[in-house]
Amino acid sequence: MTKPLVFGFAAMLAASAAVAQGVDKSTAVLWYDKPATDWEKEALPIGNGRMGAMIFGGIDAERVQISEKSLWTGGPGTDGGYDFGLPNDSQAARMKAIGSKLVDGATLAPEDVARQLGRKMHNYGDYQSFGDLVIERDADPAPVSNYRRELDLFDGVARVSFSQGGADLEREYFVSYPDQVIVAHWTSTGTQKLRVRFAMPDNRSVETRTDKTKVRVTGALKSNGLRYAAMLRVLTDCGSVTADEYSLRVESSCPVTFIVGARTNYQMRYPDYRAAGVEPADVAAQDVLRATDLRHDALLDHHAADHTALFSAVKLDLGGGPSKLPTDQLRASYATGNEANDRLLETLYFNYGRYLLIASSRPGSLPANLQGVWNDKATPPWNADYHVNINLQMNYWPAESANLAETVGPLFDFVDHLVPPGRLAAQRYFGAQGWTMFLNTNAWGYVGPIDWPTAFWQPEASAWLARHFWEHYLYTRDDVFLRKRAWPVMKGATEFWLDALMTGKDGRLVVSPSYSPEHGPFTAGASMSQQIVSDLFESSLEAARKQGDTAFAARIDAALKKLDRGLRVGSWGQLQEWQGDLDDAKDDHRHVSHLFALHPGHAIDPGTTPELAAAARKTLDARGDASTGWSRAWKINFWARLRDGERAHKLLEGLLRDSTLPNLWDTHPPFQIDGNFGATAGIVEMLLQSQTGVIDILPAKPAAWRAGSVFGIRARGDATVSIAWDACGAKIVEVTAGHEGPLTLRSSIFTQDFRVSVGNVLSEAPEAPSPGGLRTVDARPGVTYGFARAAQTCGPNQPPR
Ligand code: FUC
Repeated sequence: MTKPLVFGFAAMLAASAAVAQGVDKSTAVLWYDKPATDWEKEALPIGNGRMGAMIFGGIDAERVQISEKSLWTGGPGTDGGYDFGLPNDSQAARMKAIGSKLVDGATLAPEDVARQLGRKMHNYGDYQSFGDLVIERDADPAPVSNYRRELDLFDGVARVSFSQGGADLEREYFVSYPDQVIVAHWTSTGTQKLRVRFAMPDNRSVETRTDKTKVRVTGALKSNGLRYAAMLRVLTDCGSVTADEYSLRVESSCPVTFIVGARTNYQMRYPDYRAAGVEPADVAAQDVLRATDLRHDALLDHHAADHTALFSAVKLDLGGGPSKLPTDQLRASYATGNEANDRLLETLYFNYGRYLLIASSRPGSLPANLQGVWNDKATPPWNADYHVNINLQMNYWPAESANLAETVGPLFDFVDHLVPPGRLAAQRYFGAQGWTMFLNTNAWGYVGPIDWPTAFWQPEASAWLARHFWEHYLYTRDDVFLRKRAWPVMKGATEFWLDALMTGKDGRLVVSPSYSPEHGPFTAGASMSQQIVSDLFESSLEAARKQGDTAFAARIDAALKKLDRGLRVGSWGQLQEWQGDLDDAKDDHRHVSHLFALHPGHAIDPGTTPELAAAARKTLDARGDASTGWSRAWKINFWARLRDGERAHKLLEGLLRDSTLPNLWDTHPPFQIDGNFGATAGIVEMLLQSQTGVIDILPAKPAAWRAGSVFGIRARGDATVSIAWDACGAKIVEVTAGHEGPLTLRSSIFTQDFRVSVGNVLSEAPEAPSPGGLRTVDARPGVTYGFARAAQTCGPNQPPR
């Protein structure tokens, strides 16, 4: 983690530091005045990456619904077998025949291609709910007052409090990453009479054992034999805990702590996904034993320190709040005229996006899936899997820019483990070297296509995932990571496309068969395919040169020269989605894949390719704003890249108004977490961009964000950036470099007189405006460079910037 900056231009930003120290939390707490009844819409998520829990805050009975990321049906060991989506024989001839036909100008219906190249999903499996921890109180007929249920994003703790029958009750819940347990802690000024048990899903049979203060459930999934176990231990310093067959009875006038460990014998290793010699019940018991020794206070300290260190690295202030409205009402009344409330909700949503990534993606487990880590179903939407034609990638968009690089490890581990089966997919489907995969994957290394014509094709996925490794390198400039982790993955994806590209009629290299997700016909060289491969080849060329892999660099260079870049302006001024001008101006499809080159790619930029940027704008206008949550979130990023802050903000508004649930989860519908993450990344894009080699300050700030500040966001080049602004534009910018070397900034600050500080030393006199609003610093690692507008006030005669 990159440490937050200490602003050199102290006074006006003292508030930021106060928040970073946890003094003012108004923009970092979701709260409600009644219990949740609906899992999807109201319950509050906590998690440590591997385990998730949903908190309802019931008065008489609390339901803590638990998930463990590896509890998947399907895969190896399933009755009827499992093949990773890989055929035994080579499909290369069939692939080539279809590819050639398309290169010759044919278009094919997806149904046609799916019939020939698709594959039935065979024991693909589903992500499972683990079960519930149920804590019931002896019913109390007295009325309840002062009810509050909250999720504190700052320390990662959910809390419930209320008064009843003269007693004040407080409950606290967290999932600890350092200690790998779920903790509930209940206090009351009266005596607590409780019964606690596990309630496992109806479709599963488990063995339950109790022993004084413990309950243990063990089971194996019927379909594939994956073993799982949960252990509960109840601790209290007075009163009694007694066990019956399935539950524990607690009677205590002291605080009561519930510690839960949950494990499976899954390991993320192709092709053998069962950890040898691992007994989940033993591991869960050890988790609980260690946590028991620590007891509640130390567990909370460990958890809060771990979570807060990540969360507090960034602080956003959009000028919102404070508000007396509970979060559901804040959301329901959004964009109806109270600007302070609107800014508060936007800030909260941003903070929540960072919170959700911390809670659903930590090293040592699978990456965040379509629902992060939270799931209450046996057959969740889209299996709660990993779709790789936008969704998994979108989950990780904020990881680097929103200063959460610590969360991206699970994605890299997951991709690494897909490379070996992905090599077989490349060989058997394409007769090609390198590695590839298609539309979706699961916990079990699935790398083949499926057979649903609308969505089964995205062999560019390996290239798109490889770019996350490259981006990590750009943000960190970590040469060891580049050599050891990024380059093998990037090189494998590049080898695949060097082999699999075909020569089009015009002599250019094209992807064929090619399909623009998830509509239109199969053709050769759809724009997205070409843009992704261009993006891969460009970054691989640079990486190969850095690695001294000159022969390979020469191959990439030669291919790049012949590659169709997938950037064409069509008859109505749009950016074409396909090589042929097939775009329908009335098409409002949610995927706007042919704008990949605008975001997350960077081949389209209003400064360097204004015609293409204008065409992208035309396309986006035609598509319209309204769509699924993730589509709206992507469009925030698109408009930010077009430097249109007003439109980006309008998209954010639509997302919050129409695609956000009372618990601020993004909805497809139903709930799908990618939109939360995509919008969080989009908010950063509105404040800071660095994809063109320049650190661009406030590139797409909307007028509604009149005055504010952001602290600790990241730019490529290993720079940590903080900005304060008012209606006249940026007032203060601070950049801390992680590496030696030049960093170029663009800001309206440099278009007028400004002051400079290096470290804590302020320059004697203001400097005169610099050409183009650009300023280059020869950065030294660990040094903070500050720039402040000489005129710190924003008078009525100063133009807005
Ligand atoms: C993609 C999208 C769908 C959905 C699914 C999980 O295929 O087109 O809208 O988000 O992923």
